[in-house]
Amino acid sequence: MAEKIVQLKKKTLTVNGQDVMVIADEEAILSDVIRKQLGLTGIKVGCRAGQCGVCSVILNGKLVRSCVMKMKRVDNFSTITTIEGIGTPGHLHPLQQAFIKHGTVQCGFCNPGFIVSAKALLDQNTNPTRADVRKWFQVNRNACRCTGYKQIVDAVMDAAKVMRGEMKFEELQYDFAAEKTFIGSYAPRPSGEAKVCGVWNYGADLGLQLPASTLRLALVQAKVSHAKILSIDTAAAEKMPGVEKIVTHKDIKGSNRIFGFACIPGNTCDGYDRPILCDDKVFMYGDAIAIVCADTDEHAKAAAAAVKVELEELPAYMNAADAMAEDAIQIHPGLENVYFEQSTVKGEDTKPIFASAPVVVEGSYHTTRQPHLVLEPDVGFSYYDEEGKLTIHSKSIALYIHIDMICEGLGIPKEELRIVQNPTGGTFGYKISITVEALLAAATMATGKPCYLEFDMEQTITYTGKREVGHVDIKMAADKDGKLQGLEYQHIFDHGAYSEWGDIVLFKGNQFIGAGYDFKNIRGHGKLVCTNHTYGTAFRSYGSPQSLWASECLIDELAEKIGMDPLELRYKNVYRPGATTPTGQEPEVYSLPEQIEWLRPKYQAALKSAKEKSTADKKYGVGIALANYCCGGDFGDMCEVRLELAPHGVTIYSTWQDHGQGSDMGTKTILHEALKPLHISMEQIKMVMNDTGTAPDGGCSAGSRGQLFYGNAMIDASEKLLDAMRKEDGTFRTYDEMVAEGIELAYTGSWASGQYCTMIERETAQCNPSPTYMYGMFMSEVVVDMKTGKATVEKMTMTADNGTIINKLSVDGQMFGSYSQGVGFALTEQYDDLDKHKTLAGCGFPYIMDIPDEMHVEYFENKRELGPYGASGVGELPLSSPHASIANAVNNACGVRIRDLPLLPEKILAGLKK
Ligand code: MCN
Ligand code: FES
Ligand code: FES
Repeated sequence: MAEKIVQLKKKTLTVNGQDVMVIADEEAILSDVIRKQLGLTGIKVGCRAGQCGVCSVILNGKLVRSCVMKMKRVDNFSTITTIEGIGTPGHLHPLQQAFIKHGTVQCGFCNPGFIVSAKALLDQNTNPTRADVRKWFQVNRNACRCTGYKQIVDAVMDAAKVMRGEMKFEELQYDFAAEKTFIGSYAPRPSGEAKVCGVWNYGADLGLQLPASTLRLALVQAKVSHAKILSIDTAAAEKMPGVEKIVTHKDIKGSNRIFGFACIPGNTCDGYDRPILCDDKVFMYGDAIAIVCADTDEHAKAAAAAVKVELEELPAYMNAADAMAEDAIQIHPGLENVYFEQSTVKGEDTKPIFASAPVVVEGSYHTTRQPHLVLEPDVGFSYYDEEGKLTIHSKSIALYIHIDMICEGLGIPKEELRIVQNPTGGTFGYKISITVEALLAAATMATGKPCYLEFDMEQTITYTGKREVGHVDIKMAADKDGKLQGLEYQHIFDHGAYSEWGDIVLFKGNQFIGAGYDFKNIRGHGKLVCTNHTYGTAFRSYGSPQSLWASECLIDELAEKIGMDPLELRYKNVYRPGATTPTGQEPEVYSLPEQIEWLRPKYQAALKSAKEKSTADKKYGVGIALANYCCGGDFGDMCEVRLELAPHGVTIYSTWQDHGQGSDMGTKTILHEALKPLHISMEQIKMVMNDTGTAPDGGCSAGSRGQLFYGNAMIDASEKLLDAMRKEDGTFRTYDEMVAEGIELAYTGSWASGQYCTMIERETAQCNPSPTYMYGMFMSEVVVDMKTGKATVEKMTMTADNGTIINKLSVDGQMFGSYSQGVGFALTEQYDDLDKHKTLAGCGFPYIMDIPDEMHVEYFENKRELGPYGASGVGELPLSSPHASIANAVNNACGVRIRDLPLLPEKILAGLKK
């Protein structure tokens, strides 16, 4: 008999109404058995720790999180309902249809879990209140990072009505045939049905469908934050079962460096500071040192644990102050820890202004290293395609840029590299950076075989980039009536271990501190600092939440000092004709005054109500903040798409990468409008998305540029196609006529912003960096528990000018979802302590009860001259300053001003005691 035998247990389970035989290890996890053995990948796996609910199933009538349920707890003859048992494409359950209608479908990763959870609720209570629904999702830990939850509750309430016979199922359906134009409509996105049915396959689902020869990868990662590598010994690990190869830096053919885009003159880092696999040094916790390629995940992980790495630990500088200390050593030898500085010089010298100003206020404001907290762990795979091109599938939102970032390091020509974006469960910007791409490519180059790498939640949190810590010392001068006279600041951004996109974020400090107001005179200075903490990367509203945190809180402090209402102080000073941005650019529209005028009566009513409701135990408050962000890559940017006439209608080849924001709907809506003369329906527009093998370079899905750039490029392509199809009498050739006449069927459309932008002036930061902007106002209403110090947001009202709204459902989703990330940023989210902040809950993930159910956005659609049908962007405006409005509301409620995020109960309590 073998030394060690594997024991399995046979059971009969009723899965989605069918009796099936299941033979599994009693120690196996139910979610793995459902997904890997039964092949039902509708439910997803996120945290594997019972904290996100994406793996929810109904077991014997009870809702369970299947990632924490061992098979030994699943009895013989148990019944299991997964999302596949609730409804399938073409046969949707009212819950699924309602989820589509209400725009709960963004990245979709949480949708199956929520729908299963809601089904379990409605099975026991057909008439729940909104409060019941919220409580249910809270108790069952159903988490969503995209929507802000409100729409999910709307959907459950409607589905319940249908199930009670009070509403017709058809009322949940969208009548596409009834619409002449979809611009500004609530049409649901094309991926909705697949997402609510669990058949939208994300990276881990596709990973299960790859050929059996695919190697599974596991990383050897650093457990310290700063060290010299003395040796890497793979000898014993290489001999372990199933191991095909262990890849170290020695196997990398190229420079082994990721190019991190040094974009701005004056940056002393050339951008080549991040290794693909560590060679000489470890720069941050989690750094990849070696990749084990093996036949199974288990073998790969076991061998990874057996690789011996000898290190000499170095002092770890976990914040900017430590890295800037006089005796600090250079983290990247040859590069100063402060490697980029940028000043703003606008208008007159501010020294005499401050010396004589009637009112001066100042403060030091600090923001946290905000974690993105996506529910889909980072994942990808790689293989050689049929043309011999090295092909990488990942969550990339910058496909062509990623080729540029890794080809040299890997030692492969650009033309031989292809990147495809898998359906993606949210990125919120972190996927502008390289994560698994170069590791996968290195493994496939070393083995010649398909390779698959899936991070768990801890790796996703610790290995991927974060919003950089911002520290701003800021000063404002005003006259006694509140007219702003001058702005001064020093800002320091701790960009962590690697320089990737760092100079841009530092510049955002110069661009957005004080943005929205007519500051004619500014003197500011920023420093970008390398530390040993997790590297900084893009996070929705890149750079502006740190900047507006300082200026939007200080504006309130100024109002308090003058004894003026903070909304009125803003009204007096916001951009009007004649004003320019902090970088000296003329705003393209001046919509802030009208937004404040709309908000004023609501604000006054909210203040009155807060005063009336406040008691000794609970204090209510109202806070305002101005929101502002830009669209497009800085200083000029471009985009291309290809549009082809086809027998079915048209096919668009585009890299409008979808994080979950809805580029599919944006694409179809624009093309439907632009091709109106052809009378084609939405179904006749086919999309081939996010593959550098088929689509031209459209640029990244960051900087809220997608709608603007891809929209304009699609209009250009459509016009070219229409011109080619147009006959002399003004009618259009059919597809057959075009073929018969030998006329070109495919057209490249493009749009570039270079002519509307100017490059940054090195000494002053003056420039026109962006073609369009987005403007808004937040009003947050909070309650502070005076005994515990806990602040809760009860209501949010926002005004927003994003130009023409292309799809209201998508845009509402962007607003509510971003706001809820702002609530997290304000009150709970942290990533600092490497022991504590490793899980979703440990990082302060906001669940449904943390987010207000009452949220309203009022749109001011000032058409943008440069925008497609007048559209500007959306995605990032609503995360630029919600946290400041919440902090201002807390101050309004209880008189505690906190300048250091997050506003944890203990900080508020300490403030109250003072
Ligand atoms: N839109 C519209 N009308 C407009 C502008 C935009 O209907 N006037 C729609 C677009 O069709 C698109 C969405 O709003 O569906 C966002 O468009 P846009 O602001 O152009 O942004 P991008 O397409 O470039 O998307 C990126 C942006 C950024 S930078 C981050 S980060 C982000 C985001 O959008 N990450 C997201 N939204 C996200 N949403 C989800 N669910 N998940 C993420 O990771
Ligand atoms: Fe199961 Fe998160 S709760 S994957
Ligand atoms: Fe809920 Fe993305 S739609 S996590």
